[in-house]
Amino acid sequence: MTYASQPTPASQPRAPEDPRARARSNRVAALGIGVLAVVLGFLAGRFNPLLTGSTSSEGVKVDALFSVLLGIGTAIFVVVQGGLLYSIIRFRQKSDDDDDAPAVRGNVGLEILWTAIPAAILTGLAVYSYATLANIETPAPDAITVQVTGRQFAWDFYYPDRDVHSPELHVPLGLQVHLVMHSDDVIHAFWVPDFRVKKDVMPDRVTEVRFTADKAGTYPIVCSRLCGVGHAFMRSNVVVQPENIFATWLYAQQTGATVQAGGQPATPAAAGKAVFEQNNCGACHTLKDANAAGKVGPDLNSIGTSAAKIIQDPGYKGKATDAASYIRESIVEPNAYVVPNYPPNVMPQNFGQTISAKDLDNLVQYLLSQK
Ligand code: HEC
Ligand SMILES: [Cu+2]
Repeated sequence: MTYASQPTPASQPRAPEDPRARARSNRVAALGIGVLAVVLGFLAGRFNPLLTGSTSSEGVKVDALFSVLLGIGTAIFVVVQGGLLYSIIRFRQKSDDDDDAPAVRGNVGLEILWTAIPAAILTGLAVYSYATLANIETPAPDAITVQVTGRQFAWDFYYPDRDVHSPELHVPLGLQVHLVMHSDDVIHAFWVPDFRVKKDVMPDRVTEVRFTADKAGTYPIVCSRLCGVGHAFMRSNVVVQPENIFATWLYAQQTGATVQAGGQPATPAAAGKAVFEQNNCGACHTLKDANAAGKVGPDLNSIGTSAAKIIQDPGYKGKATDAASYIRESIVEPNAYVVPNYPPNVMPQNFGQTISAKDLDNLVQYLLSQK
């Protein structure tokens, strides 16, 4: 090797590189980038603009927990994916490099660290989650109780103290509301996105949920369990009112069942309209008078007239003898006569059990009056 002793210009002036110093500075750089990623990731998750504010005091606590979870999750995501991306680029195999990769042995310190950190995070989150849950489920002594019934495809809200039913949930501002829920048929779920309230409503057991509305307004109620053809229409509203207005509303419901606004007794047909609305018949039927535009079942705009014609049709196989009994039969026994071009078994089969005899009479009178 004759040329080995000749100093090359590159090796001469520079001190030989210390591989340890280089590894140390690499480690410092990696640590700095990692810390920055954690901070940025946490901030991005914690203060993301995607979640609009909650309007219940429980929801605010749920959101705080959620944003901490999202923040930690985002930070971990950024660190892990960032490290992966860095390694892919920095350590990419050169096209002429056929060597084996260097053998890397385990690192006990690292193993301990990356077991201890997640364990600490998970323990902290478990404690925080439990505390939040216990906090939002604490009963308030002045809570008002409302019984919720879910059925295909409507909600019924019952105020037992006043014996009032309503298709919309009215609640007083700032007071805790205690919902006691069950289903008449299949599994539904009561969901108020603005309140961060969501719970299954089941036929074989009672579920409960509590919330305190912080802001007056109207917020959507959604059924979040696929419960049949009318599922998408199984919606209602929570109306949050100042306490005195809520009390007035409740009083009007209590007395208004038999007396109209003008003080005149309501006609059976007017009472029947409320039954139509309470049972959400409009999810499947069009009826102008009730502002309903459902398309699953037949248009009921002139059912009072068409009912009389149907029973005279030679194709009619039901037992009804006049328009009123035809309408009643269509409601309590929908399959007795299935309207041509419409599917059987789609209209709920249990209205005969869920609608009281008096309400049913009124409902029939109401539909009969639609000519
Ligand atoms: C899930 C959808 C759905 C709901 C909810 C529903 N119906 Fe129906 N309804 C139908 C379908 C589909 C038909 C046609 C098939 C049949 O005759 O069963 C029908 C038929 C009828 C008929 C016969 C119409 C005609 O032209 O002869 C009447 C009356 C009626 N429904 C009233 C009601 C009332 C009142 C309610 C609420 C208590 C209601 N329906 C709820 C789907 C529904
Ligand atoms: Cu439902």
